[in-house]
Amino acid sequence: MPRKNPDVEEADEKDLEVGKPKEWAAGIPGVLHSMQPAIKHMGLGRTEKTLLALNQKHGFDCMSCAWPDPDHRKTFEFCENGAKAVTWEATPVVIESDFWAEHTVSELRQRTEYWLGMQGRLTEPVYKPAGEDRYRPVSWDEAFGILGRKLNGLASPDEAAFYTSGRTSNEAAFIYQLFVRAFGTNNLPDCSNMCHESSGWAMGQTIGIGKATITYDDFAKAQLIIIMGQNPGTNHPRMLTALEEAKEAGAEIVAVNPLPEAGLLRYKNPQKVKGIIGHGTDLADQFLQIRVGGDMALLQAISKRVLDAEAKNPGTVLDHQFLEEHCEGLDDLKAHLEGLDDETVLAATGLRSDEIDELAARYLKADRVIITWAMGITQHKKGVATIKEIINLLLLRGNIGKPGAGASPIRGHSNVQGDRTMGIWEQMPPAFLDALGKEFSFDPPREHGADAVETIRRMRDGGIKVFVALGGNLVAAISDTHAAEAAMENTDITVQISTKLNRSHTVTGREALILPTMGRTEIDLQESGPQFVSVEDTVCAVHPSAGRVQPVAPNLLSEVAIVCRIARETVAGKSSADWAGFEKNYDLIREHISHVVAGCENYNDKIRQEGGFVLPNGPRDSRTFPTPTGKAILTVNHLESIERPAGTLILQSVRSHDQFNTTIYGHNDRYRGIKKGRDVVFVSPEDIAELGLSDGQFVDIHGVYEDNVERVMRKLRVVSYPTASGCAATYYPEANVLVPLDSVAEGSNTPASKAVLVRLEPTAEPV
Ligand SMILES: Nc1nc2c(c(=O)[nH]1)N[C@H]1C(S)=C(S)[C@@H](COP(=O)(O)OP(=O)(O)OC[C@H]3O[C@@H](n4cnc5c(=O)[nH]c(N)nc54)[C@H](O)[C@@H]3O)O[C@H]1N2
Ligand SMILES: Nc1nc2c(c(=O)[nH]1)N[C@H]1C(S)=C(S)[C@@H](COP(=O)(O)OP(=O)(O)OC[C@H]3O[C@@H](n4cnc5c(=O)[nH]c(N)nc54)[C@H](O)[C@@H]3O)O[C@H]1N2
Ligand SMILES: [Mo]
Repeated sequence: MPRKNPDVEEADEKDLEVGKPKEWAAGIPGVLHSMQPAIKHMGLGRTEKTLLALNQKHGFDCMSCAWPDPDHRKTFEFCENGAKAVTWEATPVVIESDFWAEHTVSELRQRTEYWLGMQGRLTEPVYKPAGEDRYRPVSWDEAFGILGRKLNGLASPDEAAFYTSGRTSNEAAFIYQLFVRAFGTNNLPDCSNMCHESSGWAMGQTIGIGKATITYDDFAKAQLIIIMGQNPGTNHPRMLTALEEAKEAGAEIVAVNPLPEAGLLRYKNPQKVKGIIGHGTDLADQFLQIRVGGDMALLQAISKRVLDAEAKNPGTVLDHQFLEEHCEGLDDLKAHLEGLDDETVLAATGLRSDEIDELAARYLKADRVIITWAMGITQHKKGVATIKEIINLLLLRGNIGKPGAGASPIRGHSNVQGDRTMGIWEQMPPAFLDALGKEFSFDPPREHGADAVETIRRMRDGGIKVFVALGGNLVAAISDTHAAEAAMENTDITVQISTKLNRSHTVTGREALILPTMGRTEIDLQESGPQFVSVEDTVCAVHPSAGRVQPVAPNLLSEVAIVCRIARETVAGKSSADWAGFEKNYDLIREHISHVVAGCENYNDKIRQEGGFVLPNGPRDSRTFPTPTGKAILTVNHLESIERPAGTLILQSVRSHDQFNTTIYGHNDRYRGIKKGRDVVFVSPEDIAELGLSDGQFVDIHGVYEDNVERVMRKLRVVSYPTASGCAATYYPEANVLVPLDSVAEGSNTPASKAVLVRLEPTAEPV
């Protein structure tokens, strides 16, 4: 039975405890931690139904990350953080009607993300009229009527933007982008703009496809796996099992990170005896504690060593046949890297020459190399160029398109990759738009739309007046919190399609709507019977996902139903789409996906095959590179490192072990030794001494900028931590107040939230 708001215990930062960071991840504590909250919140029945169905062949896809499911699934194919994500969604705690009368919007705005999320599931549409400070329950018809009138009243379709967060299913994503394009705009910003956009951009330009060139099985075949700018122990915990298997099959593992993250160093597999009582598996053979933003220099240095080795022993080091047949740009790259000087590399990376030599030697020794990466690489000014250097290094020795080798961006949101495949992008290529237009008898707009950063700019400047979000929490997730808030408030209406309350419901346009939706754990019953949806993981495997528990409230609509009903209010007759039919039977949507999306032919059949299917991928399958010349391109990238004036640090923002993006599950960061609070800044002991600070003291973090705008985080506790010197770390999303909107990765426009130049100023303890 649904229950009402539990008492939510807010953290009192005075209680914050700092312990020793852990050197290993998971093990028995991981399992215990994963079960406790679930049983407490959902009771045994709902816990069993949800957790046992997680990532099983006939269950639902875990929404905690985009890590693939191995073929040999175990009964418990989930991790501690997956269990938290499921519990958070499947909780029977709900927000009841009187909540909206009890709380003004301004009051809710003062609440923490933690408190907001803990209020329980949203169960009915609510509307905030202009000039009022409260939401009030409305019927679904009223809600769609309000939004329909706003959209229909715009002078141009480009005055609206339609955001997507990466949990949305392929079916919902496909009809959402169809609706948006039938409405007449390509303003389809998404969370990927803030995430792996740099990967898509760099890989698209070099190998012709912005997706991983490996399958799950390649990990166990690799001889060397380099993990850059990624914290799998917290963010992709099931990846540790793949790494353990690779290790047992003889692979070497190298971690490149400013922080010695627990999961990179050692793994205690909770599903194995030695993981439970023993020491576990040592994962990283080498840990390069790189300076924030130093990866581009490191990669160039390794490639240079590879080319030097070839010069010493011509014909023996490079994969000449591959380079000649499939690549271009080698001579330019050679000429460029000749000019690379060691001093620049050592200053940028903070590493010793012998450490770089050691990694180069490992790379040269291995015939099959995988490089994986995540936000520590993409969210930098030079993110795109750095990923192009990853591709350079891999191409030199033919490490793309053969077993056990490849480039592997590890995606974050569970279906962020699928959403892109389905057309959620402000700049889908003409071939896709042609197919879409032909299938639905309309002419899709061709001009590129606004991405996430550009949407904030245009809302701020008054060009975008209606903001609709299919999931997510853009105001908290995007950079420059104050600018983002001002942008949202400058719109006519903000509309959030959500499962739970978050910051974006409290920073609104003049009017606002919240449309509650079902989650992935829930049974989606429509006129033709229970529906399933489909998702794509980080290695291009597509499979079905079907909810197992009753929806938490009878009035909830699925995302598909909500999109169909908005479309019926606004674009009925503008295309041949059968909006009423889509909602009744998702097979009809999949039938259209078959005709429009390359690689998805016979979608309804393929998705019903045991385990789903894998999308085609030229570079991976046949060393076919869909670039303009048909060749993979080695690129020349001008090296630029982050200059750090004396007295400043380079600050990066990370996820704690108790959060999913802007959703805060709790206040502990177990592996980093932090308990009962989040207001900390991790600084190395050398920097603490050099800056005249002390461990445990309170500081304000000031961004150092040329634009003279004051951007400050107040009252954080300094935690002495083994991070690379000259660098600091604090938590996302709080750190977004420090990141200027225009501070983005060149090319991809991804906020450069992993490198902010800051000063720490001593301040009094919080009272
Ligand atoms: N439990 C849980 N799972 C999640 C998420 C979550 O919030 N919680 N989020 C999901 C999403 S959307 C995403 S995108 C992924 C994110 O997964 P990650 O990218 O692992 O997430 P972050 O916490 O941002 O970690 C960034 C890592 O990069 C390192 N780093 C920072 N700067 C640099 C640098 O300049 N160079 C190098 N080499 N390393 C650097 C940091 O120390 C940190 O280890 O996780 C997904 N999975
Ligand atoms: N400083 C800094 N900023 C960052 C990052 C960083 O590392 N540092 N990381 C960036 C990254 S990688 C990402 S992906 C973005 C994340 O940006 P978003 O994807 O916008 O944010 P989330 O926190 O994942 O969104 C959570 C909300 O989604 C809603 N939700 C959850 N499940 C569902 C569902 O099934 N359906 C619907 N409709 N809604 C649902 C809930 O209301 C929940 O509050 O943030 C980016 N911002
Ligand atoms: Mo992400």
